[in-house]
Amino acid sequence: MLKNALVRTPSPELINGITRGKRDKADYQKALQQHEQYQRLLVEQGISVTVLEANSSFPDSVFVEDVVVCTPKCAVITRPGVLQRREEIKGLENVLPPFYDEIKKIEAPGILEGGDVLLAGSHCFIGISERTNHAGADQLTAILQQQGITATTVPIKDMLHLKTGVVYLENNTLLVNSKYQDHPAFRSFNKITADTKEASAANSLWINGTVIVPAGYPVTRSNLEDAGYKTVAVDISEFEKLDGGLTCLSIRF
Ligand code: CIR
Repeated sequence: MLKNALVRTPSPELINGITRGKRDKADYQKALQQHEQYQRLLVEQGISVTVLEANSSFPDSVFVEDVVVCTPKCAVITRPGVLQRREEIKGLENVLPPFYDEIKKIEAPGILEGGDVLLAGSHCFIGISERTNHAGADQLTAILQQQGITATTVPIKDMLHLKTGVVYLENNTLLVNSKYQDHPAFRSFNKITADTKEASAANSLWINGTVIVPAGYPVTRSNLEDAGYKTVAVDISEFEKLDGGLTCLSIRF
């Protein structure tokens, strides 16, 4: 059962965040409203939401998932792989102590972003991407091993992070985009596949029995409902313009 989430209010600088493709600029006022709706949905799933103040020094700081990995026994402050976000971790050591006694850090030459960390039961998949390298993955693996959690790496191409295309829905089940449907790493899991025209829907968010799906992907939503999941949709169009999905907008534990 998840109890807590940390989110960070988007700053007006959000519109200058990193994007991989050419997209329209995000609308800040709309992003603020969408973020509030996202928080409301978390609260409706029984989550206590802590809202961190906007940080205008870092346009992408609303994507908090990338800077902290929560494990059962400790929080791990990451070392973002992209230079524009490297210093985004400043101050996090002051935010985490009410929740965690033990805080660890990914150190150079490791880089690691939370979007690449997929905890599925007692096993963790770590994406090796433009943002996460083997040194970062090795450090997280060592931390997890001390807690009896195994970890393996999955090389990522054509996606920002591992969780862009694969998320865990509990019950030994993954939601995957079609490219990962037959990936050997995930052989032992049941899989629900996001519709091929709805690849972004693969980044949905399981919270305490409900799957929050991004609005605008009806086929994937009904695939989830057909599989027995209760779903609820939220519009995150302004964050999608910055390659952000549902999981990256919060840290849950
Ligand atoms: C970035 O490129 O870092 C941000 N614009 C998007 C981060 C999305 N994070 C995630 O999927 N975990």
